[in-house]
Amino acid sequence: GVRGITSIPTLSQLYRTGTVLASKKKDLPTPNAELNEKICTIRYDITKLEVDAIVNAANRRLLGGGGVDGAIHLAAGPKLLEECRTLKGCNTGSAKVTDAYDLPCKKVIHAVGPVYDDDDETSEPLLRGCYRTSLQLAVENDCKSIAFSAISTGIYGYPSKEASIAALSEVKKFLEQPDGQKIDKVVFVNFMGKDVAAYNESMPEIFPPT
Ligand code: AR6
Repeated sequence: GVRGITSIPTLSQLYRTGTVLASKKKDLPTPNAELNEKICTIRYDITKLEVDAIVNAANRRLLGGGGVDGAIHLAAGPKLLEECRTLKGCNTGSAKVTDAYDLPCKKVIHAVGPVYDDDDETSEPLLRGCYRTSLQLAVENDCKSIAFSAISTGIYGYPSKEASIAALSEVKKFLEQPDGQKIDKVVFVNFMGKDVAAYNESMPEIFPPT
């Protein structure tokens, strides 16, 4: 079935139940209880989440593809592609918004992650740009809950741990500035076990338990 935002566990719940264990590192940032209530994570099919906006891992053409992009277009129906054609593509590191058609969410934010290149120091700022732009678009479209797919960690080959650190720290930075007050929930949706493991390791380092 479809899952609503209230059924997705928050980070503070995951710490309380021991589902996510606190890291023993010493140089952790100061805990922020409010942020731990806003951060949520789930292993699930993003097309089945009833949130305000879901974030697609698209490519520059914005005309569909494999992976989560294919799943989103399949579940949304052909009108999504029709609207995507009017967008004329999108730069890497940025995002564009459409309606959600047959999906249970309200909006789809199509973010274009970088193809990972370990010699290329531009990968990380581009990945961060996807998260920052998506959150800005959510605010501009009155979306209070937003669910991210693990952008670039599939076909585009970005290592899961590095991607999770970039994603979590960029989201934290956004939530800490004035527009961040307009966002109630940020859901990190993982599909593969390697991404679940990466997030379980990274979350305590960026959002330490209180
Ligand atoms: N729900 C949530 N996450 C999913 C789902 C799903 N239904 N399906 C896959 N994932 P990828 P990329 C996860 O490859 O690496 C497409 O062809 C998956 O496990 O979809 O950014 C586009 O058109 C992984 O963690 O996107 C582009 O050409 C994450 O989604 C290219 O792939 C992203 O994997 C983009 O590659």
